[in-house]
Amino acid sequence: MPDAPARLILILGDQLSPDLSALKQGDPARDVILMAEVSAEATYVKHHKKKIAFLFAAMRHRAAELQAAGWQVRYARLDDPENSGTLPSEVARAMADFNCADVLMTEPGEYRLKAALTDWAADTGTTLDMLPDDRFLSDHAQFQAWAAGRKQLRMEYFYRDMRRQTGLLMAGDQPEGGQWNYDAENRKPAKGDLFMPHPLQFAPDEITAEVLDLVADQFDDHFGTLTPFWFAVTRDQALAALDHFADTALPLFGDYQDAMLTGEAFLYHSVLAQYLNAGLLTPMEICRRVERAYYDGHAPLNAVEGYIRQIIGWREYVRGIYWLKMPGYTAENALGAQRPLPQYYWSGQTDMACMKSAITQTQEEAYAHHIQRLMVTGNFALLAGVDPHEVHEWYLAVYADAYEWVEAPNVIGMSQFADGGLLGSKPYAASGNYIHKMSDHCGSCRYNVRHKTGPQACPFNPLYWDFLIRNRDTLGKNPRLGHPYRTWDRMSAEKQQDYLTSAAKVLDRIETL
Ligand code: FAD
Ligand code: DLZ
Repeated sequence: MPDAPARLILILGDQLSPDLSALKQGDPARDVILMAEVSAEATYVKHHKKKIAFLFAAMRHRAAELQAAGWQVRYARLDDPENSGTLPSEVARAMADFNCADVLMTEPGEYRLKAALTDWAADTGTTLDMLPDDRFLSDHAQFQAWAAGRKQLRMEYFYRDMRRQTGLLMAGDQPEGGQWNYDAENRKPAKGDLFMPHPLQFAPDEITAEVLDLVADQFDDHFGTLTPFWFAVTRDQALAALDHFADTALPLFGDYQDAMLTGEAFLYHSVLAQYLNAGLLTPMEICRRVERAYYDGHAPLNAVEGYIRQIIGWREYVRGIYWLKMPGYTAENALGAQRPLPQYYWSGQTDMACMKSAITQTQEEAYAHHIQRLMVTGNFALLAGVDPHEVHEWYLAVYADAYEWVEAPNVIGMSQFADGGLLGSKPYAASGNYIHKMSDHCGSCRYNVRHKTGPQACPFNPLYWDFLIRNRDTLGKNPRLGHPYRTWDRMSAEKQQDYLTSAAKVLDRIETL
């Protein structure tokens, strides 16, 4: 029997998992793996320098592991003069060089890249076998079936199904502790603490140091600072970071999940999303490790349930929405918001202390936690009426964990309400009072959170009412907004006008806040 022709197995930068479906179907004796650093992926939005460095370093380490395991690996470095700059063209080049007949890969996470590769295969007559990405707990068909026929999609019900499906925190067919959700216990503000845990940090080795030089050289005009660089870049390091989180921060994760503190970028968050999304960790191993901490008596139920809900609930749910609604989802703009994104989203140069803190931390760490993303930078863009597509592109660029399948539903849906309420039942709009309650930022702010209007007033205060009134036609009948609209209607005409005039002045000088 003649040998079967070689296949090219394309592994993307966020497909670094050992049990990737394409690898499971591959044959090391016959197939060639392609991993390629390409400028098209690094620049389709100008990703944070740390995100590019993380991914290239993790890709290079993974390529070395695969080679050591006996695979033939073609690794295209970005600075290779022959590098053609896009994934389809690198596939074509490798197929010619290795005489491969067809291509095997796991479905890309982003619609854009899936379309580019399938279009290229159709145009060139190449056989491209795209396998489902089984690194998630639910697949496209399962989510579509769950969503079909429901008037409203709500994460909580999807999450309960995922609890039953995985058996996580289940006592028979009942939720551990008798409740599905312990969020009511999870809204405490935090105080600075000498013993605040920090994510595990790793010194760059030679491979990573070389990548850091490359990124400094090639992506100098991208957002953010490159060093110090401390991310895990291998699965073993990511597993150590998971253990460290479970041992140190997890017990208080629930209590302080929504808190914000100046100078504390991470609080009790896990800072694992960049590893999970790139395939260095799997959702179930994270959840099992965290669940073990509960059964060992190391972490309380409110922390463990809250954490597991983020992974098997929110993460799976937003991916389901993404594939249900693409293409088109990233162009949605239900509130017709048109304002350009203020420049300080890139520079951090603003007098609003909460915004400055979230943005400068994002520059330094390629990280902000959920409440900073949702209730500070997201909330401000929502209240100010910033074009949701610009907001979407900013989030996709600046966070190390950002890929469109998870970022877009969080931004377009949850944060900007641009999908008209498909993902969330009401907009996450809040005045300065919320930020004051959950953080220490207002104490050091040049604006006064107690002033509702006027030149000293926290800009979030008049903008909050302006947002509700500006969008009353669309939001006025939302039952979850009945209370604020009734409050508005009870205000004197003079007070209402004061808010609207104050908001107009804020919006007039939005670039100089
Ligand atoms: P933790 O707070 O420790 O949470 C644990 C894990 O739960 C995370 O690692 C993540 O995998 C998962 N998770 C938590 N919340 C969500 C959520 N809403 N959607 C999906 N997964 C969730 N997450 C991303 O992974 N990539 C993004 O690009 C992204 N963009 C966001 C944009 C906005 C506007 C908002 C409001 C949220 C966004 N999130 C995104 C969700 C969440 O903010 C991040 O997952 C989290 O901050 C990552 O930090 P962590 O690993 O310390 O998470
Ligand atoms: C994010 C990213 C970057 C910056 N660079 C590359 C790259 O050079 N090569 C690659 O294979 N993948 C990269 N990625 C990840 C892809 O953008 C990601 O696979 C798609 O967005 C699908 O999720």
